[in-house]
Amino acid sequence: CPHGYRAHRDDCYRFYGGKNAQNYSGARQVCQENGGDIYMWRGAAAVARLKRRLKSDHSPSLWVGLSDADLEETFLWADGLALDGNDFTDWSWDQPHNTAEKDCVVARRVHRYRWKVVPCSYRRAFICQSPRAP
Ligand SMILES: [Ca+2]
Repeated sequence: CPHGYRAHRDDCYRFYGGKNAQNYSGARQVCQENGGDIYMWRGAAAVARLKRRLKSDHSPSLWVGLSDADLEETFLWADGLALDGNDFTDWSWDQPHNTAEKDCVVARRVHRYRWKVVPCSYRRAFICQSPRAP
């Protein structure tokens, strides 16, 4: 795994918070420099496990790896796939409450890590994921 990362199954992960928090593009750049990308909050079971951990750690709010910066109202995961109607979502309200000024999805601590759309320029914590070297 890259320096500071921890292995879990076939991938390596690292949490970046505090002074290492970044705006959304900066966060993705950090992850890409380590051979991966920002961790995408996909899958109800994986997200539930992650949220239990974040709650016990009192983690700050984190980027989710989902944005509509390229085309308003079309949310894309960091890997370029569009958010599908069948994908797991965890909005704080029934709807994203999306605007043109807010393009990046954050899991907010005050909402128990449910999702909200905020400006991508905010500095937030994030998790990087890189494939584990064979
Ligand atoms: Ca938007």
